[in-house]
Amino acid sequence: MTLRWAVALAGAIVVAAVLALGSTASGKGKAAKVDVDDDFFTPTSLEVKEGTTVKWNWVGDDVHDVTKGSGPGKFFESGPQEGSGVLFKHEFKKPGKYNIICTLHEEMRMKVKVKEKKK
Ligand SMILES: [Cu+2]
Repeated sequence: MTLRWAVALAGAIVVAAVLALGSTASGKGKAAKVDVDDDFFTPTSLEVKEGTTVKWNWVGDDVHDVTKGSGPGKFFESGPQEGSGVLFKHEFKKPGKYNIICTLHEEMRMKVKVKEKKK
């Protein structure tokens, strides 16, 4: 191995290490999953840290929506979506208690508790 190759290889290793550290430090990539079934959410309550993205995954056949019933921050909704394979994501940026509902089925509801991230 020439010295030039050794230097290039060492450089590549440093870049890879920095990239790996960067992805952890940003706090991104945290996710939680919820199934949207006919007619219920699984789980019905969820506890996550602020900054977590919750992914609702349609697994039933009917039309459902994911709508913010109450909680801090801005309103969000998926709108009516039909069939399995539909995915709706929301990042919970503010700590607090959220009620999530399907406006089409009164009994379809769930809670998301968002805990403050320790600084
Ligand atoms: Cu529904």
